Amino acid sequence: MFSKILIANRGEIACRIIQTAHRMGIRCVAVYSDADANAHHVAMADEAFHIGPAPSSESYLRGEKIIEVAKQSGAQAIHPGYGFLSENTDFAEACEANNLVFIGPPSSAIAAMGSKSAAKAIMEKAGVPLVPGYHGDDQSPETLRAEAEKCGFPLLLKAVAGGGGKGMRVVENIGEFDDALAAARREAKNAFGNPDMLIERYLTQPRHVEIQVFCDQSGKGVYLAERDCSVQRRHQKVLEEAPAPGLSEETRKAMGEAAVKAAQAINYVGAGTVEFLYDVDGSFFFMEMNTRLQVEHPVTEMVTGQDLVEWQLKVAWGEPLPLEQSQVKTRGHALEARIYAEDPDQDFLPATGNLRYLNTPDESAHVRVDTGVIEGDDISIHYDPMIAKLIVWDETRDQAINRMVQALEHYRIAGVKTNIRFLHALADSQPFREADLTTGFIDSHRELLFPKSKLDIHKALVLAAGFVLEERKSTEVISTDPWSPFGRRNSWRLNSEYAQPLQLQVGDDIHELKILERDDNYQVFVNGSVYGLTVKLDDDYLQAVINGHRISIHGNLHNDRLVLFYEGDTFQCTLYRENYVSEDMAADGGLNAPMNGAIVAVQARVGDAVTAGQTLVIMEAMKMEHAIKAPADGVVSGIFFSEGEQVSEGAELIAIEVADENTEEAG
Ligand code: MV4
Repeated sequence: MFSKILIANRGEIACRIIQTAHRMGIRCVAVYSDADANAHHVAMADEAFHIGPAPSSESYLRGEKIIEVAKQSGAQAIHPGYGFLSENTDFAEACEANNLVFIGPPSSAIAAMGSKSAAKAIMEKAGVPLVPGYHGDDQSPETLRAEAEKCGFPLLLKAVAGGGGKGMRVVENIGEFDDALAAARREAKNAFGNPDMLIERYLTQPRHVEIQVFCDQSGKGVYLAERDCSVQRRHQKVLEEAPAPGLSEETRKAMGEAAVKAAQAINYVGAGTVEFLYDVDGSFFFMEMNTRLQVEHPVTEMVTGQDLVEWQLKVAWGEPLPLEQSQVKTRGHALEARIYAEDPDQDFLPATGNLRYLNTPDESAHVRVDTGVIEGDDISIHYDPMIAKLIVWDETRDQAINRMVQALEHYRIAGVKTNIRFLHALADSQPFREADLTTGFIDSHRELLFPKSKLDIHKALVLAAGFVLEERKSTEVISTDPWSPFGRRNSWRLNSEYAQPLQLQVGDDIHELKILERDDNYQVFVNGSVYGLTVKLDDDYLQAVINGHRISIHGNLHNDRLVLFYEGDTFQCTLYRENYVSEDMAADGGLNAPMNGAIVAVQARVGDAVTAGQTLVIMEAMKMEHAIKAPADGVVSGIFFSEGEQVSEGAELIAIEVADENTEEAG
């Protein structure tokens, strides 16, 4: 077996490969760009080489540089992961030329799948089912038009050089054909430098079902079940699962055998994936072959109990496949969700930022997290914004979905926008639970996937208040001057019956809360409602009881930004003003009623000099007394109510001229 390999990749897949290699006793060499000097994959590796600036083109795509450091390090093989150089024939050849084993297929097999029409010709010869259509060399408009009529409508024009959904065009009838062809050719020429087209019957409700195949160097091949990756967005996979729901044993076997034939037709070696379009009637058609280990390989690992990276290393070393076809068994159901730094509310715009708070679900036999980042890391503009893959397993699909929903609730991130809420809604949706899977799933269920917040705004604000108050208590600085409202962050707490105002900004709305504290219970006044609240904050874990409803949530308060996590959803707000009383009320000398109530006592007269913290007015509301105290030293300049009067929330009770030079106008 290899004793040292180089991993020509970054992020979660580099970490994933290092993990298995280390378990097998293999040393690992990492490579890194400027942006990744402190990355997790570098820390995990036994040694690492800097290969250039942040942009991929100047670092992770520099084949010669990577080969140079591989030789320098004494590595015997290079694992390319996925993306970057993994399907680059020149790189695979350069490895071979430099006596380095490329942990992947021979470059000829990569090349064979580079052209869609050539791939189809190979698959046709090998007896792999193809979507009816035309993939010939004659690209004259007359021939294509005649082939289109033979094929029937609707049909799909696909760029021969395309991939991943680029350069495709649906044509509904022959009248549209000439214009559509001209446009598709122009697009393909611009995008790929090759205007050639193939024609296929257009399947309107297909599923994406792919087979994991493995071949060893002796030409033996096996399939390791299938994955359903129908839930995609703009040709990006979102949720993947194994096995494919509803696939019959006969179809699974036929598809698996077709996939192995496909791989053997191109003398494949190592891990590969044969993608099929699976139609409602149970028929399936070859779509593409991916000549790499795929992002979603963990769902296959979970149901087969095999480590595909270990298989890759063994096969690359020249060992036979670890299992015969008859020994490949699957058990239960696995799901994978791709957690991305992106904003579903802004058309999934990639997001960047610092992962200032990051909690991953506990890993177990049921939950696996493949990630390359830790709390405090940045998600930069330079690379794919995938934060992690969350993989779950259970005996049945239904149970696996429950696991996924729960694990997503335990995946908490603050600092970077993510798709977690979207994934949660998706996994928990009725159509997904019913396995109503087609490639149009996301587009046809938009209303379910962007749900309204589950947390009532008032309750959310009350929880936010509880979090802020408790967090301040835990970090409070004891002032040497107990009467100074400015000497401590939460001066109001001394005045146990003073109503503490708290302004929370949610979006563009500013919510004014008033909070009373007595004996560790709070009363929170929000928009005319009052909530009894008790809270206990343990680091980021808030246990709250609101009017007898116990809610336990997590949160993160960072400077003035608070994020609460609730059932896969987040509630975000900003502390609008740190100290409403001292900065606002004191400045204009007004003291207002914190709620509707009655004046019990007025303990000052106009003209009195008062000191900060001195009780001026006592109010009664909700059967509790509340002292209204001077926020600062000053002179009482007005009293607007007398004992026994009813006042409404916000009414100005008393005015003070604050003894503060800063409030006087300069000359
Ligand atoms: C198709 C198809 C329907 N009919 N071919 C999209 C990506 C590319 N690899 C092939 N794709 C498709 N080919 C025929 N004849 C529908 C798609 C397709 C699709 C396939 C798999 C997963 C998601 C998809 C989303 C839109 C379209």
